[in-house]
Amino acid sequence: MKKFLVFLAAILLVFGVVGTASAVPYTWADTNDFEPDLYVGWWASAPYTHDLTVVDDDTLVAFKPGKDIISNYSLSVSLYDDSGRWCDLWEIAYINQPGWSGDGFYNFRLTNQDFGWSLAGVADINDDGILNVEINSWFGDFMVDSSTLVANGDQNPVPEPATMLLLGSGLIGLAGLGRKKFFKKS
Ligand SMILES: [Ca+2]
Ligand SMILES: [Ca+2]
Ligand SMILES: [Ca+2]
Ligand SMILES: [Ca+2]
Repeated sequence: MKKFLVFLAAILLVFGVVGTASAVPYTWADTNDFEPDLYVGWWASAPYTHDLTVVDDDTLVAFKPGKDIISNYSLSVSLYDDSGRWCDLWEIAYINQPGWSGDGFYNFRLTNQDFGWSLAGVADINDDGILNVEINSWFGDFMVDSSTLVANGDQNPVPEPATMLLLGSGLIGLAGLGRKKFFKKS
C-alpha cells in the first residue's frame, strides 16, 4: 500500500511539473481612447468595458478565458472638466469597478489617475477576459478622455502533442516500475 502511495505521488509530481513548466508570466493591456471623448452629465454614469480577448496589435497576445489566469491589474483613467459650461462649480467623479478596493474618486488636478484592483475585478477578468467599469458623476459634469487596463498573470498554452506523448510514455514507464516493485515485495 505504501508503494502504491509513492507511485501515486510520482504521477501527481509528473502532472505538477508539466503544469508549472507550461505557464509563462504575461502582461495584457487594453486602452480605450474615446473618440470623441465621453461626456458624463450631472448624476449620470458612463459604463464601458476593457476587453482583453481582442488585440489590435499583432505583437500582443489575446487573453484566453479558462486557460490564462490574471492575478492583479491596474486601471488608469483620464478625465477632465468640460468647462465652458455656464453652471460649472466643481466635479466629483467616482470610478466604480467590480468590488470596492479598486473604486475611488478622481482628482481633477491630474491628467490621469491610477486606481487599484479588486478581487472581484480579477474574477470578472478571469471569467471572460472583460472588465466592467463605470464612471459616475456624484456632482457636476465632465469628460472621459481615455482608460487603460494593464493586467498581470500567467499564460497557459495548450499542451503540444509532443508534451502529451512525453507525459504519456512517462506515465506508462511509471506504471511498469510501480507494478514491478509492487509485485516483487508481495
Ligand atoms: Ca465597485
Ligand atoms: Ca467580465
Ligand atoms: Ca463641468
Ligand atoms: Ca480621447
